[in-house]
Amino acid sequence: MSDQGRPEYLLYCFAQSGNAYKAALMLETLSVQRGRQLWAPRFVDYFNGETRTPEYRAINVMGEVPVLEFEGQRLSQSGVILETLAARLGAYGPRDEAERAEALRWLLFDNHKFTSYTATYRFMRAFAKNPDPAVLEFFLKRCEGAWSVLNTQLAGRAFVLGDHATIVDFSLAGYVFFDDEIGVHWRKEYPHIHAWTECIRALPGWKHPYDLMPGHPLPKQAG
Ligand SMILES: N[C@@H](CCC(=O)N[C@@H](CS)C(=O)NCC(=O)O)C(=O)O
Repeated sequence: MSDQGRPEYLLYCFAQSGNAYKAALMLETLSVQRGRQLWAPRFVDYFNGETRTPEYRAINVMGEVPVLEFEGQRLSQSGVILETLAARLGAYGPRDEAERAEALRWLLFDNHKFTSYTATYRFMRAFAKNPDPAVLEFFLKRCEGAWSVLNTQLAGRAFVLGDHATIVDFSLAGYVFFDDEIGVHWRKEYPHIHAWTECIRALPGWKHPYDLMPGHPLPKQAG
C-alpha cells in the first residue's frame, strides 16, 4: 500500500485485454501470496475508442493497454512492465544471467509471434464484424506455428523456463485462457500447453481475465 492506503500499482486495463492480463495476473498472485492488495485496475474503455483519444495518447503515445502507473511513473509494453515488476517485487524474475537471456528470448518470441498472432486471430474471431475468411485462415496458420513452438518447449517442463513460474509464463499466458473464443482445444491439440495452463491455474490467486479486470461482459451493441 502507498502512504494514502491505496495499492502501489495502478494498471490501465480492460477485461478483454490479454496483454493487460499478463501484468494483472502477476500482480494478483503476488497480492494473494503477500496478503496485501498490490494493484488496482483503471478501466480503459477500448471498445468505445478511449485509446484513440488525445487524452489517452498523452498517457501512452503508443495508444495501447496496459500501462502501469506507480510512484509518479508510467510504463507501457507488457514485457517491460513484467520485467520491472519482477525487479521491484523480487518475484518471478530470472535467477541468473543465462536465465535472463532465456527470459528475454521468450518475451521477444511472445511479443512478435505468440501473443500478437493469437490476439489478432482471437479479436477477429470473437469481436470483428464479418471477418474475411482468408485473413482468418492466414492468422490461424501463423498461430498454429507459434502454438507448436510453445508446445514443444513445454514438453517435460511445468513452466516455460523449467520448474518455476517466471515473467515468461505470465507473458505467454496472456490469451491462452480465451481458448473458447480462439476455438482451440489445448488438451487435444497441444497437450503440453494444456498441462502448463493447469500449472498456471494452480498458482494461488489465479483468476480468469474476465474475473480479474473490469469490463466483462461487453454491453450489447445497439441495433
Ligand atoms: N506489445 C504490446 C501490445 C499491447 C496491445 O496490443 N494492447 C492492445 C490491447 S490488448 C491495445 O491497447 N490496442 C489498442 C490499439 O492498438 O489501438 C504489449 O505487450 O503491451
